[in-house]
Amino acid sequence: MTGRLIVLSNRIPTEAQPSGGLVVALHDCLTQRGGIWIGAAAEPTATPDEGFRTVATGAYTRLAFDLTPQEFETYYLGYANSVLWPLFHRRADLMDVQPGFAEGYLGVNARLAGLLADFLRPDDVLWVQDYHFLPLAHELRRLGVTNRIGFFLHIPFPVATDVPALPEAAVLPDWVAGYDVFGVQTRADVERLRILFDRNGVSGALGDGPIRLRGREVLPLACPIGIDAKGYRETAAKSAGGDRIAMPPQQKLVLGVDRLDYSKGLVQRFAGFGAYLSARSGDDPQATLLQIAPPSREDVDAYQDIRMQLDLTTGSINGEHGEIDWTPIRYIRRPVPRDDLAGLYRRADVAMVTPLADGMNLVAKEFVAAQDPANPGVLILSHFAGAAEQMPQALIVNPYDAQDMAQALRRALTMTLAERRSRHAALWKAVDDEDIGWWTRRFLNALGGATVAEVA
Ligand code: ADQ
Repeated sequence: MTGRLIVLSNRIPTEAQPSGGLVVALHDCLTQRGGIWIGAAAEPTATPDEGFRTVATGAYTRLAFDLTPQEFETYYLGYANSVLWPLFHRRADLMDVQPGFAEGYLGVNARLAGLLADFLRPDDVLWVQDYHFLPLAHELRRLGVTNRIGFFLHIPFPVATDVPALPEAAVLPDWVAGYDVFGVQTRADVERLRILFDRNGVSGALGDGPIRLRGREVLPLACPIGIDAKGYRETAAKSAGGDRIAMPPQQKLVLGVDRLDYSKGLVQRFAGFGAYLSARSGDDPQATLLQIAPPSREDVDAYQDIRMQLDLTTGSINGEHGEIDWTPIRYIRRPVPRDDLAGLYRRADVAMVTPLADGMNLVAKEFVAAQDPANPGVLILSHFAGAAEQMPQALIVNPYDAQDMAQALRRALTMTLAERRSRHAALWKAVDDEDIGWWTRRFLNALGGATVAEVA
């Protein structure tokens, strides 16, 4: 690739040296090859600028575009987070389809396409991130843009039988057809995408190569996102985050770390932990579940509901099983600084990563990277996290089955050192081999024209 790399995401980092996996990976990549990162300004404004605004320059440039409060309401909180997010996470029942949401979403995408069409040079390569911008390439093609355009979906691709719940289902193939590479997290996502197009009558959709759609070729690519595994291991080894946990030595620490979101299976996780406590015999270790879950998207009703359910479940389990000197669930609804979190992961005996649906789930990878290989903790991982494809040596559970999770917990809490080490060694290899640098290279190779076999 000779042109500039232009990345578009809903948010752009605001700090000079950003932290957080994806942000760091894209920052490093753009720093090396130069380019531009475009995203929405941090706050909506009633007096938006017409075009892109430069917010930082250096090895690469960061540009912001403004959203009006109404666009924020309809495009972001509305269509992206109250329609697409629940549908793509198999919760069509939680969709909130309202007049104006789709128009807002399409309007923002069309406006951005107009700005980008003027801005792009012939050799530039555009990499669009996530469900906020599904129709962007389609809009750009309508304006005559012929540049290579890639898309990466961070969340699961929806099941074909759920897609008709989307009022815009009929145009979803047009949206996908605008891209040259349509990246998703797992092979299962690629399969769902191919099945959808097969059902839509696209011949050859079930093959291995690009899909011919609306006269264009789109390559579906499984490209599981990774973390900076070595860097994270070092951060965790240095962190004092675990030292603040005061627990009697015989007590085990089980850790959960998630954004407070209904897709993360928190109520089911608490139920699984409760089932362990209920069935616990005298020989089974006493364990405390430390759940860190900062709220997100609180303006969306479904998020207020999950927060209430979780408050109730915590109270009920603590009331039933707590003792004067022991609170079984410690629930913190606040973000924890990144370095402290790394130390907490390292200190934990077990991590429960049990979403009902998740594109990848980086917490699973961070937990593995943070462990002391000589005395590692055990990962309990949902079958429904994208990470389960790369991490079969975790204890894989069904998050809908409290008894299954209780048994996995017992197994994790009593696992021999030899088994913990061998499982961890295999998991570390997967997390380190396919790290965030690998992810960026794999995607950009495909966008540069490599086939699936060549990028593997
Ligand atoms: P998320 O749904 O946000 O991301 P996840 O992959 O778990 O989910 O990433 C969360 C990040 O936030 C992790 O780096 C984690 O350390 C951090 N974090 C979580 N809780 C925290 C807390 N309490 N305090 C501080 N930090 C916290 C979406 C998709 C995922 C996909 C990612 C990346 O939903 O499936 O893995 O994008 O593609």
